[in-house]
Amino acid sequence: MNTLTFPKNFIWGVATSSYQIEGAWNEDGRGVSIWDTFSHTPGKVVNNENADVAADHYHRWKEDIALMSELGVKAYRFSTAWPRIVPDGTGKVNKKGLDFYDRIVDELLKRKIEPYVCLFHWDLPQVLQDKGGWPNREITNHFAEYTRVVAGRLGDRVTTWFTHNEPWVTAFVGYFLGEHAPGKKDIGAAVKALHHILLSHGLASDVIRSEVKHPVKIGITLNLNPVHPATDSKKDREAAERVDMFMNRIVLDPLLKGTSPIQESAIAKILTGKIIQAGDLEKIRQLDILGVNYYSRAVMKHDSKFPVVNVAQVQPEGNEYSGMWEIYPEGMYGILKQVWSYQPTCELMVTENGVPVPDGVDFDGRVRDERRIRYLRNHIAQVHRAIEDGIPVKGYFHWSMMDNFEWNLGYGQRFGLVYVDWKTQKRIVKDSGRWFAKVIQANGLEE
Ligand code: GCO
Repeated sequence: MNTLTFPKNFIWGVATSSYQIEGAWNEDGRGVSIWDTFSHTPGKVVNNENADVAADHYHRWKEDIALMSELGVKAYRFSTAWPRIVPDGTGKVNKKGLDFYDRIVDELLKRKIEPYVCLFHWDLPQVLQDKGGWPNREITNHFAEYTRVVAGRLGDRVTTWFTHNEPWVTAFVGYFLGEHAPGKKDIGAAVKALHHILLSHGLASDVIRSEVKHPVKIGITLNLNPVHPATDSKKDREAAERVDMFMNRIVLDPLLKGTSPIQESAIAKILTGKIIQAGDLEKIRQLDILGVNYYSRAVMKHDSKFPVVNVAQVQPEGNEYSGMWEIYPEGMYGILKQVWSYQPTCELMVTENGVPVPDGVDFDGRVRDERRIRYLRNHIAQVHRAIEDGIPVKGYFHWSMMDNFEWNLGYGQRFGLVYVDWKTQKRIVKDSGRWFAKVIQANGLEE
């Protein structure tokens, strides 16, 4: 057996997001989010499920933090719900909403779990979407205003901040593919949304530094996928390069190089006109931490059936698959290496990694999720491989702490280290949770 030991002070964490676990969608002054509107619209979410109750974390937060403590988790990445704190997106602040996150931060610190606060994980106030949403540049100022409210209340105790979760998904799945809220299908709007989300990251970073007197680390988390050509043909290699630009470089270049493929692409220019204004790219390019959310790779081929982009995704034979994608542990090393090729000066962390498998409770009340343990072992080993190669990854956050609402796929895709019985809200620590606790305790694993 090969023992993989991680660097001293390596951060082992878990991640969740407000809309996916909290519930209490219309309680204590919370405003309507675009995900409430979307999930209440028939046909948008599998089985027309919604997160009105979800994992009822809004009422069970203390029990859930106790479970994190039981697993020995060192850090907890969670998101604050903009509509719970500023119900109309701008203007009046809802004190009860802020109080909720205040209690969470205090409980985490009491249990020596470091709070990693993510300011935006897709639950945009509906009022702001009614004003155009992320394609409307004005929203960047509203995000800065919301950031000031949250940093003003939590900043004395929170030292690590993420401004956004997966800007690419917010923009392209929400405003182009239409599979996520607000369900729009407009490529020009999506490109504008992405640029404004990145710009709001820069504005929010300035606000946090002005509000918080002690040293802070500010970052952003990105969904990144290594893109591989289906064959070694020139056409497939070029197809993979186009997708890498559209999915990875479109966020990495602005944040790590201060340039943008949107500027280089004639198509984007036609679609969006002059969305990048003087000073925008300088404002965007500020990062203390880059959070990598890795799940799987993308295998692409040239396919003229799809006009303009001329690409199609291929699902290769031979590897294990999960409920949503191919299981490809080597891609964890590959994407960390790709990010490192930018020679970033910021810290790197894996801020999401996990697998949706259909867990069930056995007769003795246990959840024997061997597939998730295998996934965890193989992906954590690839993080170790990257560190051995000189890539200074500082932490690993598992997605997710508990089963939760998987967006337009509803509750059928279970990601948790902790099982949630949706009828009773009972929590059961899965075998993978116990396994992960041992990894944290040993600061490593037996490969
Ligand atoms: C994401 C989001 C999470 C998802 C998870 C599984 O990365 O898409 O951050 O909210 O639930 O990744 O898809």
